[in-house]
Amino acid sequence: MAQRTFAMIKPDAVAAGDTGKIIDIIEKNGFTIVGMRKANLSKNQVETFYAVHNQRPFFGEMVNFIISGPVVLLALEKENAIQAWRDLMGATDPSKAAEGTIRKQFGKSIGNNATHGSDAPETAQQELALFFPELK
Ligand code: 3AN
Repeated sequence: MAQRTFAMIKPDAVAAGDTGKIIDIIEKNGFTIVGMRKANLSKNQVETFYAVHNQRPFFGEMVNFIISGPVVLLALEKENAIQAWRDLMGATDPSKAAEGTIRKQFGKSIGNNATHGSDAPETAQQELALFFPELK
């Protein structure tokens, strides 16, 4: 069954001019883009988005990174989209990500790792509701 997930192209990859290449990879891998918007997120939005991580030592650094420049927000649809997008992104740490994955190709570090993807159906639903409330 088709499933939706939330993806983000983070400020490092947008600033590097990799947006188009990443979108091309997404489409070539059979995802349908059902929502897409470039945005400068507010601190409040990012703190809400990353709320599950607010006890982590790098929380402040991570929030400041995401608000450091524009991001591209995406709602993606595909069979098993959540896992499929995480597989295509690769491991959180780009130096550990498999060859051919997005983070391997475009990520700079564990924090500046080019893209985000929801990790479960509940978070996908929350993240899609936060950034694409118009999609039902
Ligand atoms: P993923 O994004 O692959 O689900 P998580 O849930 O471990 O990985 O990480 C959540 C967020 O925290 C990611 N945006 C990641 O870049 C960031 N992050 C994880 N570890 C670190 C770290 N040691 N320093 C800075 N940011 C980190």
